[in-house]
Amino acid sequence: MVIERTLSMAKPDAVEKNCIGAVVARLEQVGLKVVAAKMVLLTRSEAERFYAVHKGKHFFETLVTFITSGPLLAMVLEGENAILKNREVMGATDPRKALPGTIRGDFAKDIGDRMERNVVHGSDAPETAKNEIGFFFGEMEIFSR
Ligand code: IDP
Ligand code: MG
Repeated sequence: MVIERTLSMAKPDAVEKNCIGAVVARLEQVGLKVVAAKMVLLTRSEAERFYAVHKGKHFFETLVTFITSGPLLAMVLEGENAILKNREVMGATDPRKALPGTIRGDFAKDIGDRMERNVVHGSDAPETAKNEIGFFFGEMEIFSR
């Protein structure tokens, strides 16, 4: 049994839609525990650093503009297989392909082809989780069980 940490964000569209509580509830329902949380308004250079892996892709500028458009809720989630579990409850990157019952499937169906507005972010692997958690939080801001 592996207890992992992962970085989650309720993106600016979630804050805008007033559904961050619902997002957190979905995460808690699958056994993920919020062990750190804060609202953050990223600067452009911070966003470019956070999404550096996507630099050069066609959606990079759109994504950076969107993620800096308002505050987001950054969280550290902890639990068994937290990285994969979070990815599963988030649903597919493209909300048009996300299944009902997933966060993106239920809260981002209205976004058309504006795929950047898909409500949540989740780390995709242990190494990225470590880096992304460190981007937002110091160890003393994380309240592990
Ligand atoms: P993920 O968030 O499911 O891991 P990634 O491929 O890592 O998906 O992409 C990061 C984010 O970039 C996505 O969550 C989404 O907001 C945005 N994105 C990905 N592909 C596109 C696209 O084709 N158009 C617009 N935004 C995109
Ligand atoms: Mg990703």
